[in-house]
Amino acid sequence: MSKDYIATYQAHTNIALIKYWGKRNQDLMLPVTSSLSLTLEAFYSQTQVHFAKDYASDQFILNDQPQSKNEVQKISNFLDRFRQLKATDLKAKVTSYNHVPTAAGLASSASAFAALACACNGALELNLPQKELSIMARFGSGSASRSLFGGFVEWEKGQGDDSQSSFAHPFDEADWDIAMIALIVNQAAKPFSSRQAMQHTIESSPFYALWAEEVASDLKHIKRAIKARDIHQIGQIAEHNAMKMHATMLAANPSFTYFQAESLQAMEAVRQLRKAGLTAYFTMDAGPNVKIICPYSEVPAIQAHLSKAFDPQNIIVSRPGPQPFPIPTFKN
Ligand code: 2P0
Repeated sequence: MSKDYIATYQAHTNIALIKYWGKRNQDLMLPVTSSLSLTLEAFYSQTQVHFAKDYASDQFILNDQPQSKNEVQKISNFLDRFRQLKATDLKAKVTSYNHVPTAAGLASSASAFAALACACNGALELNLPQKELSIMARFGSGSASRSLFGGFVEWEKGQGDDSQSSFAHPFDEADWDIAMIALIVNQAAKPFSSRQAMQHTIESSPFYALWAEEVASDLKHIKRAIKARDIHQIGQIAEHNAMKMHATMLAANPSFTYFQAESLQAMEAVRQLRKAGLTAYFTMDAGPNVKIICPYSEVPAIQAHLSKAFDPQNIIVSRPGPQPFPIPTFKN
C-alpha cells in the first residue's frame, strides 16, 4: 500500500492549579494523585506527522531544528504505540513548532505530546475517542493527558496498575471571567527535568507522604470553588497547593528548588497586587516562571502594576484555551 498518512494539529498548554508531582508506576506513567489544570489560549504546539515509506527512519524537526538522537528516540517510542494500533511499520517525519518558551516551566511537553497524539490519530485514521487519546498522550508526558481538553480539566489518577483507568476529562469550560498571566522571569531551559525531579522527591522527601493527602483535599475544594466561580477561593487553593509541591522539593535530600530570585520577586509582586485590592494569586511549576490567576476584567489594572517592575514583554496574558484542533498542512 503506497498511501501516505499525514495530519497536522494544534494543541494548547495547560497549567495545573492542583499539581501532578510523582508517579506510582513509571513504566505506565501512572500518577500518585489526580490533578486539575487550566488550558491556555496563548501557548500552544503545532505538530505535523507524516507516515510514509520514503522515510528509512523517524525524523523529528522542532522549530526548524533537527533534534538529537535521544529526542528522536523518545518520539519513535511514542509513535510505536500508534503504529501498533494501525499494524504498520511505516516510519514518520514529525515537524513541530512550539509557541511556548520550551522547558522554562510552561509545560511545552504537554502541548507537544497532545498535538502529536492528535496528529497520529488523524494521520493513521484511527478515530480514537478523546479519552483514549488522553491515555496515549499520557505516555509521552503526564501533563499532556490534560491538554486533550479545553478549559478546566481534571486528570484522574485511576486505580492500581490499570493503565486504562488514568485519563483526563473536561471539568468546566472556563467561559467566564478568568485569565492567567505568565510572568516570564527566565527563558532558559530548566537545569533538571521534572521527570527526574519528581522521582527524586518521592524517594527522598519526608514531606512527600503528606502531599497525596493534601492534593485530595485541595482537589475537592477547588472543584467546588470552580463550580461557584469563586476566583478568590480558586486562587487561594491553587497558590497553597503550588507552595506545598515546592516544599516537598525543598525537603528532598539533597534538596533542590525551581525558585530563582526573580521568582520570589514575582510572588511578592502578586502579594502586593492583593494589598492594592486586586484579585491575583500565583502558581509556579518546574521552572522559574510565575503564573498569575486573576479575573480577565482585572487584567489591565494588574498589567499596569506589574509593568512598573517587569518588562511588559515578559507579561503574557492568556484566556482559557480550547481543545486540540486540526490545522492546514505545513509546507515542507
Ligand atoms: C503539572 N508538572 O501538574 C506538574 C506541576 C510540573 C509541576 O506535569 O514525567 O512534563 O513527562 O510526566 O508532565 C511537568 O511534568 O512530567 C508537570 P512527565 P511532566 O503540570
